[in-house]
Amino acid sequence: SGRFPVVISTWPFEEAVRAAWLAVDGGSSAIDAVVEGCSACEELRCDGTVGPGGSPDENGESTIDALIMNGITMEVGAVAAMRYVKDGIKAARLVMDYTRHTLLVGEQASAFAISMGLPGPMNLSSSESIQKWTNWKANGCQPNFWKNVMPADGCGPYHLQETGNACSKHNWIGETKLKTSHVGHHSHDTISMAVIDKKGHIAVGTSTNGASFKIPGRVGDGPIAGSSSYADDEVGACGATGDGDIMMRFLPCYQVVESMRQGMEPRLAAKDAMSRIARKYPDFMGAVIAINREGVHAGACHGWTFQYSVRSTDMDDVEIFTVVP
Ligand code: SD4
Repeated sequence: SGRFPVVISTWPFEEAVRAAWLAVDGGSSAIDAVVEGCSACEELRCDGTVGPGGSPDENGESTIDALIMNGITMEVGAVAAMRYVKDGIKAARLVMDYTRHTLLVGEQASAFAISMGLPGPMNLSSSESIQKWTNWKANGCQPNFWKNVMPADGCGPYHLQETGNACSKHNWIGETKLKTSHVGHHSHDTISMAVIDKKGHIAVGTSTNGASFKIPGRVGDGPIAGSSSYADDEVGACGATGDGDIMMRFLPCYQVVESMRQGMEPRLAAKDAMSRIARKYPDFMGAVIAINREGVHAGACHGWTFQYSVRSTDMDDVEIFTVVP
């Protein structure tokens, strides 16, 4: 194909892609379109895992990780573990546009966002997130993110245990078990979106509630440049979703963009980034989308079937692409 403008997003988040398309097709910059698209997902609470009221942590609280990156200047703005403010991508953009920083975290990220005019403080819980958390408690807090540690009686407090003790058969949660259970294929968790605008400029963004039942304070790949997303006008862009605790150890989106810079096709670059992780973590679940500056796109995944959404000038509406491992 090789045309722009074009919008590409993880998962079948059609409404988000339509919102970004409407903006970029109307002449907006790639950055503005990414904000439109990711904000739409946050407002719709895509899959109950983006925006307010998704993926509760161990305390039942929802927090937000988000990032935006400008492929012209390589500027990045991001917020991590942001509380009480629902507008993740807008907060990330405020960091990028109005500060010399890249990443703000926790309550200070919320305070910054509110001081810059975003609504808050507000409770980010929803009836769904409360229900999800209640069910998890009732299920002995399974699955969870502890390893070599076991809860005293089903749910926390968690105590350090010597590994290999007799109780490990019952309650002990090893990493392997966790990996297959915490990001179920039913929940899509994260929007990562790339846009190429009419001038050929590229931007990316990511927004997520992170991982359900995470240990409070956990930050995933979402706000990490090169992990959840990456863009460079000279090359193209990448967006990721999946088990961020594993993926952020590899910076898969940086790898995808750098591979394309060396001349690799988007499809091969995406596959290569997945297999790099899979060599060390054969059970991880994750996916990336890759797009080069000509608008040629591809997806690759590991551990689950993945879908991504595209809208370009040669389409009448958003199209969904399915990728198998
Ligand atoms: C995270 N990458 O915080 C996110 C979650 C996700 O599909 O994308 N799940 O780990």
